[in-house]
Amino acid sequence: PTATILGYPRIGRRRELKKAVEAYWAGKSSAAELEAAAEGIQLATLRRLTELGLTEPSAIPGTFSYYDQVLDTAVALGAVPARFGELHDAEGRLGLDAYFTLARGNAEQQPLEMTKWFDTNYHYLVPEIGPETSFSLSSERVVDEFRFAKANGVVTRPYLVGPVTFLLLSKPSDGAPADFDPLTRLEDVLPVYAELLARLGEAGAEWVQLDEPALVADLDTPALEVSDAVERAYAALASVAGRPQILLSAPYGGLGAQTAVVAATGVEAVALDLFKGAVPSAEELGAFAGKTLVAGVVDGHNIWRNDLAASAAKLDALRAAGATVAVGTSTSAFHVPHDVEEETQLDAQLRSWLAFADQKVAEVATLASYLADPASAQAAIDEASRVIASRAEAPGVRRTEVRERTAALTDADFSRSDYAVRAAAQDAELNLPALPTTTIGSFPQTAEVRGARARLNKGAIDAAEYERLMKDEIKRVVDLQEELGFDVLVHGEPERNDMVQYFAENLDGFDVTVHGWVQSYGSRCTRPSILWGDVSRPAPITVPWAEYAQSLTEKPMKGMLTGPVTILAWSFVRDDQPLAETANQVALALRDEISDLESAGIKVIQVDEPALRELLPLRRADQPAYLDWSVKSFRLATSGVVDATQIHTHLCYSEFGVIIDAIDGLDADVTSIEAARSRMEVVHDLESHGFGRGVGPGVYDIHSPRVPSQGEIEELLKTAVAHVPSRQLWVNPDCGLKTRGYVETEESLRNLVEATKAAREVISANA
Ligand code: THG
Ligand code: ZN
Repeated sequence: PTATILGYPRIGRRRELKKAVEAYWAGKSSAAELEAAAEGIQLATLRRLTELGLTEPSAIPGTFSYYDQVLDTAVALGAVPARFGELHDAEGRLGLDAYFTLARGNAEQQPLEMTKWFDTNYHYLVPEIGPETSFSLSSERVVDEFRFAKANGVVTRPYLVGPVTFLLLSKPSDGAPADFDPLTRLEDVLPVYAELLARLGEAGAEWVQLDEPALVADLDTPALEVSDAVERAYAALASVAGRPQILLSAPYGGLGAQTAVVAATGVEAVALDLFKGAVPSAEELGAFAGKTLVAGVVDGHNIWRNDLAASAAKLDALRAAGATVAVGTSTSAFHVPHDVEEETQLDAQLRSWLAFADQKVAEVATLASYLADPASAQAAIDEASRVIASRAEAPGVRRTEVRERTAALTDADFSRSDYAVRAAAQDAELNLPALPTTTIGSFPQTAEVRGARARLNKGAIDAAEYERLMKDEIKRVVDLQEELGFDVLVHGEPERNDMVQYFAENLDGFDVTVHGWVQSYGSRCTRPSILWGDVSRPAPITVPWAEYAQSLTEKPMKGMLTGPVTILAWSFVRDDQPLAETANQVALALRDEISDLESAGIKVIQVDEPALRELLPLRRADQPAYLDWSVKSFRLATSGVVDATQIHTHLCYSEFGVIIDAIDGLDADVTSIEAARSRMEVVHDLESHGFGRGVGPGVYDIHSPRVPSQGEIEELLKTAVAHVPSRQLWVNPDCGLKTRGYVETEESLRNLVEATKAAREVISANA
């Protein structure tokens, strides 16, 4: 095809898939009903994409998934961890229930771990591969979906995660030797890929897409080993008899040193990310002779209307070097919502700047027509240039008062006094016991709380009534923490829909969508906000809530904010200035909020940065610059307080090795982190790093409904105390409690407080 996309949203325009799978999980619908809903979504996608101009055979990728594309590939390969026992049926197949068991766990087994997919807010399931893993073709769902589309008149391009990426993203299974590398199983997965390619060929597939994003990232595996794996993998797959032609896709950045390796494989086409990655040199392009290059000039990961003139120039450069060129998106479009035309409430000018998935398809089609006949696309190119120029001039995009403030920043705006001085002032102010207990911020969002917000949005209740209901909930949460015996309390955040969207709704420079859902993992979605203009804070946001909550207790009440990096990471961010500049604008708005919280008598303020790791560039060379501005923006937000005000932060993951220096650089007084699932592994990193400030390694895994026993928490605390000086330690859950129910939360928190009391006795006995 001359025009294609690497993938399309699969949750459905009205989140039909979410509703269908959740009904199935709840036992409210049958497998047949779920499959019918899935077919409905696939059919709607085929129709829509055809309408939008993807009319050539194999232009439409088969990227539907019931849950996750990595899980789809693991299940096709039969890669079930031994800990699940036998999930294959009598015919050696893994059906829908086996698939969901891997995704969601069962009574005995934790599900596969979830991790961020490259530098995105999408989470994939991590396959567990060991020397014992046996591979066999265990699901032909990708073939069945191809047949279904074909029966409906469309020859699609089936999608699989490629073998090199699949293994590079896997982790060693429980039983594997400590130094086991899943990539050593390459020769064992290739025959299954080969069998699947042959089946796809038999079914009539002309092309297959093998996704290899791991090739654009610097991973722990040395680049030469990755290159060698690519050569072996694609030599084997290229020689499969009766296979479809192969499109190797490399989204999320440039191929760098792997460019020549990919060019030398026997695949028929390569999709390059020319939005984030550079156009290869003429010499590099020469090596692709005989292959089609799918030029990923339309960004699949953000929502701005394409600069068609700039894209056309890239296509011209490729053609001038003699390449056979097709047009595509840089990544799958499943990172963006379906259709901007649904957002009728948005300002018309703002809407004209945006391109969601459907608009991107149209852009790809336009650029393909440019390739065929430049004149045919001229009007569209001019229109895009005109709209983009209008953005630069529009009110709110560049505001003098905001820019003067960031331009006037000096080093002093980014630092506090020495930690030792602050710590003494905070001890005197807060008077906390050893091993202070706290929670991360949110309490369970009950049906009543969500219902109240829905009624407010529908106009069924007024703002005063909503405020009353939220205050009732806050009081309940504060009383509960008092009763349980927590030392530093939270208000529970009932008034927030999402920890980023809530701030976006209350800051200038942002807009939010109504239907702009994007899959985060499985059936879970978020509605990323649109950060389009200069950011400022028209009025205090959280202060009245925090003030009310503090009035209910003598204990310190934490003020709760989301940090600048996370606000950027979980929004669609303007692309017309460096992220660092945007981050500083957000940081200054938060700095004002923190100052107001302080004035209102709030002594502990938490600024969460769960996405600090997520935005880390995929290439090592780009990481120092990122860590520099991201850390600085946090410091800018938090360094305006007096010594006695205690700044906390929270990070949501357990691999600290990579960014522990950055975490140290945040200079927060207390940092809470995830640790329960990894049994406190992180304390070793903290110890070897000599981390010197307060730290709360989570002792309760809130990602599961399981209640940790008091004894279990005592054991975790024992491990923590053995590696980190007890005067630095805090006791808290792994993360916020928003997705949990009250019953298990209350029991778990009770065990947490009781375990802490026991641990305090041990400490004072040893002192
Ligand atoms: N907010 C945003 N991004 C995130 C998180 C977040 N990314 C990382 C992590 N947290 C992802 N986790 C979740 C957890 C739950 C939900 C979404 C992402 C969730 N979503 C609701 C759903 O799909 O039903 C909808 C939420 C709503 O009503 O707004 O439960 O916290 N931005
Ligand atoms: Zn968290």
